[in-house]
Amino acid sequence: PAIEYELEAPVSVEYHDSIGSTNDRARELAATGATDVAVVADEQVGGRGRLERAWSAPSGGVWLSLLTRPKITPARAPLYTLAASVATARAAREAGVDARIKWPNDVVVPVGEDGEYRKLAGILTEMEGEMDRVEWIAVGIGVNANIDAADLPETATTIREEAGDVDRRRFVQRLLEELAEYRTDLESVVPAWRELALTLGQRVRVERPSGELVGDAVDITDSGALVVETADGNETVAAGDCEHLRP
Ligand code: BTX
Repeated sequence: PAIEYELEAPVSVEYHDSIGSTNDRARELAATGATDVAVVADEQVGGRGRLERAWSAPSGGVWLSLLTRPKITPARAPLYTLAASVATARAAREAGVDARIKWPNDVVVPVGEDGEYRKLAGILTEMEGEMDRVEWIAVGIGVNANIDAADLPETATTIREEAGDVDRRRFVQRLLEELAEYRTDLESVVPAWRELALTLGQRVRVERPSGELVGDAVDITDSGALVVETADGNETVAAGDCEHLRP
């Protein structure tokens, strides 16, 4: 294989040189009753983003999905997306990248002072369950690691571009260890997230199915929703309702 994932992880690791989508594989594993598995691939040929958008995932990236069965209600599931973005941003910062978090699911590198950024990583959290109970959750993390930015959409950047190549094995190990820590104290991710947030303090335009919202992003709630201060008062936006967030 292109990279060996024989690592000391808190979960078992299934490695693929090439796969459609690690999130699809995690779903398959979920259907067999599996849990605590990380699916990792060198390349994805059918990578998915949110809302049926495509995600480019050529060889050299960190394409990972973590399947777990936490004892939480679906309302708290978005905290897993925040946890994944905090873990990813911290790992990227340790690699020398000025990584920040754009709510709800992107790790970005700011360009200039006016809120512009390039996307370094994206998170796609999927789950199944009932009203009061999550059955399983698959946290998909896609990091543009050892890739030329020219091989990705124009709005993307990569760790190679920002700081030079990383040891992907160690990067994944780092991600899995930090995610395991949040499992025992999921809420502790909220203050960690605030520290790395690019979005807070910005004037934003949020596109939702129910219409557009313009205001100042002032905080996130205990369940990871964005609080936007508008002329008519504060409104909260759940991650699932956000189609686009622009500075
Ligand atoms: P998103 O819907 O927020 O972002 C998708 C958009 O980002 C695309 O429409 C495109 O404009 C842009 N884009 C596509 N590929 C890249 C890239 N490599 N870098 C930067 N920008 C890009 C974000 O969705 C969530 C992505 C999760 C990806 C992981 S990889 C492991 C797991 N498996 C899988 O299929 N998806 C997740």
